[in-house]
Amino acid sequence: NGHGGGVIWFTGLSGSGKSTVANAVDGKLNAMGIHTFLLDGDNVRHGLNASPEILEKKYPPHLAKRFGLGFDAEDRSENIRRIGEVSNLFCQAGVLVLTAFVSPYRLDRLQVRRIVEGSGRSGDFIEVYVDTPLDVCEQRDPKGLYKKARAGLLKGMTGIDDPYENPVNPEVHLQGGDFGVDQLADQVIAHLRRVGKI
Ligand code: GGZ
Repeated sequence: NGHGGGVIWFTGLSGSGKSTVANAVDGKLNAMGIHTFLLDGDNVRHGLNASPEILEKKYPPHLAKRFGLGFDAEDRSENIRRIGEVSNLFCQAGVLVLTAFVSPYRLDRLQVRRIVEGSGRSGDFIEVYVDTPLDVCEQRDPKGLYKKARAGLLKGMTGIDDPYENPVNPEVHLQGGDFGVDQLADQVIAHLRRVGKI
C-alpha cells in the first residue's frame, strides 16, 4: 500500500551517517508530499529518553535515576523499546517514521520488528543497516567520542569497548563509506519504491 505507515529503522555505529542519511531521505519524502516523522538522538535523548542528569532538574533524585537512561546495556535496550513503541503508534496513525539510533543489539531490533509487524503488518518494518567501517567513523568523530574512548575517558563506547551486533538480513544494506549522502538516500528511496511503500 502506498498510503499506509511504516518504520524505516536506521542502525549503525556512531558516525556511520545514520542520522544524516535519514534526514536526507526525510527531505526527499517530504518533497514528494509524503507525511513523515523523524526520531533521532537529538529529539529523543533530550525528552522521552532523557538522561538522569537532565531529569534531576525536574524530578527528585530517585525518580530521575529510575526514569533516566544512559548507555549501559539495559538502558540502551529500554531506549530502543520505548522508541519502538512510539514508532509503532506513529505507524498505526499512517505516518512513515524514520529512526536513527545506534541500536547495537540484535534482540532489541528484533523486538521492535515484532511489535511493528504484529498481526498482518509484515513489511511495515524496514531495517536499514548503515555499514560504515569503524575506522571511517573514527576519522569522522564529529563529537570527539572515539578519541575520548581511545584515551580511556569514556567507557562503553560502541565499537571500541561495547559491542555492535550487525544486522543479519536487513531490508537495506548501505555501504556508508563508499557513497555520498545523496546516493545513499536514493538507495533507500529506491527500496521504498520497490516494495510499494511509496
Ligand atoms: C555510543 C554514544 C555513547 C556510547 C554517547 N556509545 O554520534 P552520536 O553520539 O550523535 O550518536 C551516538 C548517540 C547514541 O545514542 P543512541 O540512543 O543512538 O544509542 S543506543 O541506540 O545504543 O541506545 C553518540 C552518543 O549518543 N553516545 N555515549 N557510549 N554512542
